[in-house]
Amino acid sequence: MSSRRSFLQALGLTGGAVAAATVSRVAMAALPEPVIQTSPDTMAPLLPSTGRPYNPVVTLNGWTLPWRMNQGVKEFHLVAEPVVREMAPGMKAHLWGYNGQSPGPTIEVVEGDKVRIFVTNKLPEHTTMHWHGQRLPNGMDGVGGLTQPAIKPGKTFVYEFVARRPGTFMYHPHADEMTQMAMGMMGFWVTHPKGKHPLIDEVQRDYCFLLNSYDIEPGSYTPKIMTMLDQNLWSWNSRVFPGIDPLVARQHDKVRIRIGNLTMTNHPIHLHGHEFMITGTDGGPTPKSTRWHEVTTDVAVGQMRQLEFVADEEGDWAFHCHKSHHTMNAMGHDIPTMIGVDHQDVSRRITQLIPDYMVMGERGMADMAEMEMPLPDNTVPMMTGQGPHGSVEMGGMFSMVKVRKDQKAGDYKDPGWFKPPAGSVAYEWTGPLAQPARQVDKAAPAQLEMSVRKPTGHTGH
Ligand SMILES: [Cu+2]
Repeated sequence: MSSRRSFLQALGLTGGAVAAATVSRVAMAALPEPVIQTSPDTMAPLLPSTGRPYNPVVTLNGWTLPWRMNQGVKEFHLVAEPVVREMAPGMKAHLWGYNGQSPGPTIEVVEGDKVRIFVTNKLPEHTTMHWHGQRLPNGMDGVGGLTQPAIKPGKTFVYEFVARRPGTFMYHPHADEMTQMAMGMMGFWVTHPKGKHPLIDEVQRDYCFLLNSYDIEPGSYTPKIMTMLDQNLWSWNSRVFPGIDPLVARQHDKVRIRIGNLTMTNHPIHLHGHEFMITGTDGGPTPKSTRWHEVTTDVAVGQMRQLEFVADEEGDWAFHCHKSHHTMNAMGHDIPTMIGVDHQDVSRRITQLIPDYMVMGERGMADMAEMEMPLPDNTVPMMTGQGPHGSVEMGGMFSMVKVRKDQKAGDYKDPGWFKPPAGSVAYEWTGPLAQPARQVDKAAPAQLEMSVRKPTGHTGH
């Protein structure tokens, strides 16, 4: 590997026989020390202290990996390892990730940067690293067996390429992919433009997160990796509501949100109160002629989307996946629909046998959010989140864009609940209610009989 040769050259160690032990010690010394993060909090943007300048992103409930410059090359060190991720307060998951967290840290570079990434494998099985969406030499693409041998446990591989095009990217293993992605191995990558770019606007807030999902039985810690679609935890950066931090903006800020989907289904991401435009995809910035306003955009499997809007409406605006099952947490799947079923008699009789028996759902599922039902340890409620007016009755892929007049530039702290101006909140009508007028067709007979002819020729009544 040329990088190793150049390290050895720099140390005067090339040519002739070098004892294996010496080589490995030198190689170890050449690695940037891995930086480990144990907190699931949203970290302040990492301002570049070396290399070319750029406007950093904020990773939702995540962080950016520091680098070191080595003779003009940006060097990063990722360590694939088992991690404990708090998915929401009260619920921890035993995942696999990078540098202490799942997802791994965001990598930020500038268009044209020479990049060297050391990937150390501390997992019990082999892995690789694929740089999803990048233009790079084929041998750096990280497909185990195809473009490189897998990285065995305990080994470190080096990836080197030039970040050729600006945009939004991801990284993930391409070895035992089903297991390793189901366990949370993934991360975000942003390549900033090297200067003013005709299709990339400057923004005041630049957020990023990955869509991921898990199947973790209530009360347990480890995802069931064989589940394809019936996940019970739909997460953003391995966090579920109410564990996902709000995306904060000062009123009139231009906001960019970068989203990558590494689940096995699509997620229509919906923003309240504003219209946005898709300014970038997996392939880079979109031509301006292809942009239109919308309030929901589908992020398909394996895709990245960049959406942009001016945050000109103050408030706490819901921001979520529009598949309603993706905005609830575990427990929602095996419960039969009970709306309209009166359980009183049957549950009185069952209660004589099982005193704790509880019927759920005959008036809808909202009771779930309020009931003091004992949950197994290490479980987040299915529909939850206390708002200023009661339970938000959400879980999973739900957060808020919080827009405030007085939010300081560069301040990402949660400003608390929005205090709406007097007279601007939906209110209860307490006056008299008229009987609804129903349309009556006086000409129609009292009982209507319909004859339907089906295409097959059957006639039914
Ligand atoms: Cu979804």
